Amino acid sequence: MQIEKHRIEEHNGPLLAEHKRKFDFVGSGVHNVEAVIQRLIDFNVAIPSWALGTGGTRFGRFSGAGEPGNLEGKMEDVALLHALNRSSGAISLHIPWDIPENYSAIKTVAAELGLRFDAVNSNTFQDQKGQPLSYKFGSLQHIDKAVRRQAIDHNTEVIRHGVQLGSKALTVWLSDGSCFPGQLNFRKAFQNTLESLQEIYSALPGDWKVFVEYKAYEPNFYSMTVGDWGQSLLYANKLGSKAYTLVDLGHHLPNANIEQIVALLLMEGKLGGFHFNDSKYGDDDLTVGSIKPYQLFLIFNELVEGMDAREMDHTTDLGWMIDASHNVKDPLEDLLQSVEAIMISYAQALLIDRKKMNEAQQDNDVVAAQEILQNTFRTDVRAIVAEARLRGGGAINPLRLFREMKIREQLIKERGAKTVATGL
Ligand code: PSV
Ligand code: MN
Repeated sequence: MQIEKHRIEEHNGPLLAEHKRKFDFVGSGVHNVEAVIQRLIDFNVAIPSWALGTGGTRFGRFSGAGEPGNLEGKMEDVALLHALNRSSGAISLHIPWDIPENYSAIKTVAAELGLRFDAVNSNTFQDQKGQPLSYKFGSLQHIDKAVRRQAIDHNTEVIRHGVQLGSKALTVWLSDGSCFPGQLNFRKAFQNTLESLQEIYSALPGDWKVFVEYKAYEPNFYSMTVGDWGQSLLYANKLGSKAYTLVDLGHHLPNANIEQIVALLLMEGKLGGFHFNDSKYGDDDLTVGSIKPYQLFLIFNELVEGMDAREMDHTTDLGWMIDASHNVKDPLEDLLQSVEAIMISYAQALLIDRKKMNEAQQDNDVVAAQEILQNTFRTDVRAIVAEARLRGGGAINPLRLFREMKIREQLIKERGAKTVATGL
């Protein structure tokens, strides 16, 4: 299904007066409000193809109804989000969960829906049906060259799929590591992984990037071969200028200072991409901003400050993606909430008075610095985000319109109650 323009206008009409009142109030206090709005209009976050179905845990999965049963359906879902919020105009594919069968047909669908293909993701953390060699003891790190070869070949195949679709980056997340002390020779595992990544790197087209995603633990619980940003940065530096670190918010040990990691990676020119989600304990993959919204804001503060220091383009120089999945909400409603949380934090970070912040830091005025951050964080910018959405042709309240239109009910009618989306 697609959302017609008039449905959005009908939704916006009755909400306009109240929206305008709120926007005028908050907008009047922001000296650069027009510039902020333009940045918000330009900003887009890619939706992962694996987040459109209900997620599961190793204990079970409770499929929702009306899930997209194929790639076209997933793209249709992303287009629904984009029609509502105008900030979700890209999809990130996981191979082999979503192998396009017919490139030109898929590209036509994408063009009709106004979507582009973001980074493609390889998968050597699961064994696929009919796969000759197992990844039980790792993939790019494996002691057996033949397993490493199979994993390298998979990654180069993923690049080929991405090239056909117009993607410009490969994200490599490895579950490689060990579960018990003594299982691995850390140095050999690192070197094998590096050599494998070097081969993959050499297959990248000239205008591509590779993102090396790190994760502290799970599914390996003693060591991960790309376990933290230091290790990821080592690989990225050794690989070359097309290799970058990817930060997934859920992949740190508890209480890690992610905003500081982001600042330093940006300083080194080695931050490539982001996977947004939120967590209370580990890689919980919860809705962005649902647990630690202040941390999200502090991260965006560093992102904006760091990107501006390097004169980077906020919209294109980093890969912005959501990576969330859970058991209990409608995935589309959840993604609307996640994108909204991202836009709010980004908008707030754009409001920070950099000159005053710099002065406070230079004067060691700790209180003033905290006041600047917290006053901004406590500014309700939702009307500014809604104004950007409105000007971009989206809904003032996307979630409300999703429910008013009974979109899930319509999808169930179209797709049935029993479809299951590929993914974890
Ligand atoms: C691993 O936990 C991860 O964050 C990687 O990005 C994978 O591609 C994705 O989740 C799979 O769900
Ligand atoms: Mn991730």
